[in-house]
Amino acid sequence: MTDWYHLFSDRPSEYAAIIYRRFLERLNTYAGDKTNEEYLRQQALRYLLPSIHLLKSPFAFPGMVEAVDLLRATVAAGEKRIVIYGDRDADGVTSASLLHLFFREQLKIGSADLVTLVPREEDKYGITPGVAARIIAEKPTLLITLDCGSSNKAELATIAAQTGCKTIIVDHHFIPESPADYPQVEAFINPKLLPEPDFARDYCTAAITLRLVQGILFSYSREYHEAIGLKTATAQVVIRDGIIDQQTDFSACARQYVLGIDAGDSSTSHDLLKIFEHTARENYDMRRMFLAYQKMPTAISPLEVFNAVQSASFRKSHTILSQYLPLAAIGLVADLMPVYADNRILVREGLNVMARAQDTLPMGLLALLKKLNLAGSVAEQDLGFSVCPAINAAGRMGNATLALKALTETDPLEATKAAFALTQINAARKEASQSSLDLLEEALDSRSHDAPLAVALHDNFHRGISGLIASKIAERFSKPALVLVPDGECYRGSVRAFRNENVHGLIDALAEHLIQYGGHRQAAGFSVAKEKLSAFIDAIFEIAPQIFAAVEADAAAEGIDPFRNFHPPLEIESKHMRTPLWDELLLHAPYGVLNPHPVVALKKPGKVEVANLGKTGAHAKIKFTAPADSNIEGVWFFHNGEANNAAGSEDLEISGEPQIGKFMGRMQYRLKITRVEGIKK
Ligand SMILES: [Mn+2]
Repeated sequence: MTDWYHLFSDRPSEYAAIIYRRFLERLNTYAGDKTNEEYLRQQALRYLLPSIHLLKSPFAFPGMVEAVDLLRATVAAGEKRIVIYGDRDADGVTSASLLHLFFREQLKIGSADLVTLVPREEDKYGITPGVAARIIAEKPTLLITLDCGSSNKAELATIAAQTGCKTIIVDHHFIPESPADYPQVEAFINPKLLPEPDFARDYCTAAITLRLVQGILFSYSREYHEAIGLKTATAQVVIRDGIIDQQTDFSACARQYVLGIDAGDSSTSHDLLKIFEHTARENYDMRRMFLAYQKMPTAISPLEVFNAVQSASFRKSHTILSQYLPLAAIGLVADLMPVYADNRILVREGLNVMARAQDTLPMGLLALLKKLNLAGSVAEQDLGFSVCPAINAAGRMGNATLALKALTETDPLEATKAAFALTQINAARKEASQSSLDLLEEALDSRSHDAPLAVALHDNFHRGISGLIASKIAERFSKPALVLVPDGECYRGSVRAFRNENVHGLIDALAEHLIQYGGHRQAAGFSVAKEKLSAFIDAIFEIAPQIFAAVEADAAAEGIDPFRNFHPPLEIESKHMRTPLWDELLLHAPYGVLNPHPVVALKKPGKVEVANLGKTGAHAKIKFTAPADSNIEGVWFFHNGEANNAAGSEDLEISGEPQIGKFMGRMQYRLKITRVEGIKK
């Protein structure tokens, strides 16, 4: 197989190479027999060179052209009323905020022509009849549903019949099995409509929404819908809107490019290689791409070269797009999407914008980052630990509107107030999670201990955070967890995977017991009538061993969790624990699901010195006596009193995640300790 690693790497290094290889192994497990040499080439290229210019064309999504054309026609119309409806969680709210801000700021759609809605406390997931009534009351001419709508054929038909509106669905939830059950709308964008293993299938809604915005921006260029011919030594293709057009004749292209062959003296043919080289002079990513192409022309396909060169030339649209990138990154991290391919590029770019160009950020997001002490210094870990939970908290506590307001506010003072309210509601959410978890012993179904999943039910669980409780239980028991909470005449439930178990498949197999359900492979929600509850729970325990058998076998065979945890850790001697090593270990960031954050195990750390961090003493700062580089310090969160026992111990086995970030206002290299063994009690 081709050694992509040395072809694309600027700074090949031993540890970074291991991290890359492990990513490829996980990807193989994940995509399974659907991978092939071409798929792996595309993955390797994007992993080692995660440039925004390597994003595939937004028009590769089915429904994108229809959505863009419909939006443009609506914007041009004199009389219009656009209604955006986004789901309550961070992905839904960031999607709604992103599109709302883009319409207001860039397309100059006035407030009278644009209404953005999110669920109220009592609304269940999706376009329920109640939600449909709210939308109808707004008299839309165009409805855009974000992070929902894929399974709402009937409700969307009712809305269209009563208002005459046209509809665009932007969603990534499971689609109905039969195309006959697809909603009959003007544009249906859902990556699940793409064939496997297309890696765009793992987009979340906020990321697709960003690509929709990119598509709209592109549609105002003269290249939109233009047929462009591209000729290489071995083939000639027609490209339209960044994708291969099979229908159009090559000779019908007014503009033509050649790549790797002589352009001749034709006045209509341009030398793409020359333009590529020129672009490489002004753009770091393009330079790396060009160097790799020079070394091995098969490393980057002609279509990728064409799209990258074109993308790099659209400077103005990049400036506009980049301010919305952080919202897409938040949606991706909040929805725990696999961090590879386009997703990883978007998270990386989003983090870059947040860290380096905070003046360009939406006012509301900037206010929130300031409130969280993260302005100008957001690191990868901060998104998952601080930003996403704060945005999610509003919807979970029944006030998604608050998150929408915080993210779309354009007045600095109001934005600050909204950000404050968001952090307050997040504090209330934390309290509710803790008091719910305190009930776990009473709530846990005793069959959970011997079953491949845990089931918990309690009348005093907080209703809005059942998903969160399920995640915590899954972590605690290292297996999938299902949580049930009373909700009026029925029970509402959430189920979360621990690894890559197909929890949606479990719920799907139990559909006969349920009123409604929906979700993804790793997270699903449902509701069940009170009188059917006990039969439903019996059925779960009966069927779960079958559903999860395959995953259990995989896990047993490998002894590792291929998706979330970096295992086994990289062993390093403490004398090598220096800041350049930290840079090396973080070379392939951003990390996340499918590309987990590397974990190191320190050998011979010497004596440790322990100092408490913060007021409560829940966290500790650890200094190692052996390593020469005192710039790296250990931080042990929630050590449960263990840190004090570790003080003065020698040669403990310490594992943790290397992190670089601005902590308490200064740049720091640190080891976030996750495991300590060998403490004498
Ligand atoms: Mn989502």
